[in-house]
Amino acid sequence: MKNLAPAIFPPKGIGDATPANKAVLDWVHEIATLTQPENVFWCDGSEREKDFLVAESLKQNVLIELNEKKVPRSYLHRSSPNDVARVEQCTFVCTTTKEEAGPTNNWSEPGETYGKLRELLSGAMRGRTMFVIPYLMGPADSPLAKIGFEITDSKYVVLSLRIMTRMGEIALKRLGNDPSAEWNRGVHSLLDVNPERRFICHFPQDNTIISVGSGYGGNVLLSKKCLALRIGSYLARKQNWMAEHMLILGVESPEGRKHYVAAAFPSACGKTNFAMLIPPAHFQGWKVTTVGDDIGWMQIRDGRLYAVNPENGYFGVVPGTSYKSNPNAMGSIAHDTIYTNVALTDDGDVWWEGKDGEPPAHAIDWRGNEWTPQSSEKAAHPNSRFTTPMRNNPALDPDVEKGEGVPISAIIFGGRRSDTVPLVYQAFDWDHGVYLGSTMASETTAAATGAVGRVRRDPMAMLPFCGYNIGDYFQHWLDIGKQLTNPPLIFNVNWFRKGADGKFLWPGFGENMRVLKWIIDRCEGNGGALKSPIGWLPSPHDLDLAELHIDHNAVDELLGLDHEEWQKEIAAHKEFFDSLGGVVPEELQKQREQLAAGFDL
Ligand code: OXD
Ligand code: MN
Repeated sequence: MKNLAPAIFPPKGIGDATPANKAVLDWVHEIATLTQPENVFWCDGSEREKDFLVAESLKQNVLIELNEKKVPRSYLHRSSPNDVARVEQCTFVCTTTKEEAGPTNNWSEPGETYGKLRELLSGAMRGRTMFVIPYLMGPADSPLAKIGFEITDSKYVVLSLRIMTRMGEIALKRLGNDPSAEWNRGVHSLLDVNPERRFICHFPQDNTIISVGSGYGGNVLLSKKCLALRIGSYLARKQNWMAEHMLILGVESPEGRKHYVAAAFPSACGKTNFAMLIPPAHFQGWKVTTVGDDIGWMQIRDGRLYAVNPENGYFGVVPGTSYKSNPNAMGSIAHDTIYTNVALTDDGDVWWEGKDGEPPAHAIDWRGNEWTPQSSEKAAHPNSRFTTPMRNNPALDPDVEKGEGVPISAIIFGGRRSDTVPLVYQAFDWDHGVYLGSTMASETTAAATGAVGRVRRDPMAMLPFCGYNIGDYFQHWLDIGKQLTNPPLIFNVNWFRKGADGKFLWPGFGENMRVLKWIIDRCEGNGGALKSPIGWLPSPHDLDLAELHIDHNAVDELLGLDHEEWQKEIAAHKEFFDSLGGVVPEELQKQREQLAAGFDL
């Protein structure tokens, strides 16, 4: 095999974190033989390595340096305009049988798929460097932590993964020299970034991911959606834990009582904003801290659920982020950040729609074209992103590295719904909560290619991320509930309900603290609520709305149930369950019947 030892590149001393484990070396050898790279670069995650890769990326225009005074140590990356979001239609779960992948995943036969991918990867890294990245997901001493290796031919991936994961020595230490140790094999090649040759394939039974033809984070940072969620959910079911598309936050009262809450919202529905919420002035003394903004891994301990954030950084949506909407995110991305597909101002700063202040008089847009406020095109792509270390977050929770995780008092589901769904309500019990999660829906966003604004069912916000049969996933939730003596209470929220004038009824952002406070009150056995057919609903006086300028009618509308809308909603639940072709557990069908009976259906 050619050049397995680093040759001219990288310089001596960089990238020497090779593992002792022969299984890993054999696999790297196999992929290098197939892809024929110019060099093999073992990444160690060091500062020196970062400086070297940044310098190379600047030379090759993979990164553009930003103004050091405005955004220190930060860079802009422009992706190919055909490659700006996750591609669900090109994402496959390659279980042995189609049934195991279930009705919500694209399935493709593993043998055939490996064959097709081998062909695409054959010689794919000729003239390129092949990077081998050892990384760890989860705190170093967590029983839930997982080891991954990603092979890639993209420096942008290496630099981004260095932010998003714990990279290098830490993973090798955890791996040790046991040939049967569990670790994930990830292979990524840009190929020619051609949508026709773009496939993101998961082989859960082999703990393997192969992604080709894309450079977009959600498709190529294999630690994230691919390992932490798709493969993660498959392993979680097998190993009796949970891998969920959830933020995790801590909320502490002025008296020092602290709760942790996990919340599943679909992509680009405000998870990062909620995880970094700053309470309004009226809630003086209350503090919200972030454990994670996108993914939660949960295990059972002493009859409760404990959650860790497997990630080490945030890959968040940029447009709309401002000091008004999310000051902690602005603080996080003020330095040491990689921006993707935002606009570049004439003074080397970044700009996007929704940033504080006036738009610049002139900029270069995300495609690299001249832009002025008169341009018909957006300056930043609607799914432009920041990649930033979680340590930049001024509101980072002190227990973020705790291996056992943080105890979860409440789980919140929520989608983007203009109508029907009230601001907040509470499930009657765990099983009913699972029903709320399994039937949740949201208007689609720019985080995935395809139509935006279409209501689609997105159970537990996991529709694009559940790595096995969704019916078994629902059953797994029900089974976990049976093992909990102190289960989290389950809630549903909707920040996005609109009035007849088409405007949002609820101010959202920091004001969501008012809803969070009611949720915490409920967890502590306080907080009033009325029993309704859909769950426990607060009445307007149960929510602390002091010092909030909101119309009484708007509050009534936000908390109201429209009989006709709910009749349609329940019909849509049935249609969704029916579309899954008989995989939905009996318990959830019963829940639906009970709900329908509450509306005389
Ligand atoms: C994400 C997504 O990037 O959900 O987190 O698409
Ligand atoms: Mn996400």
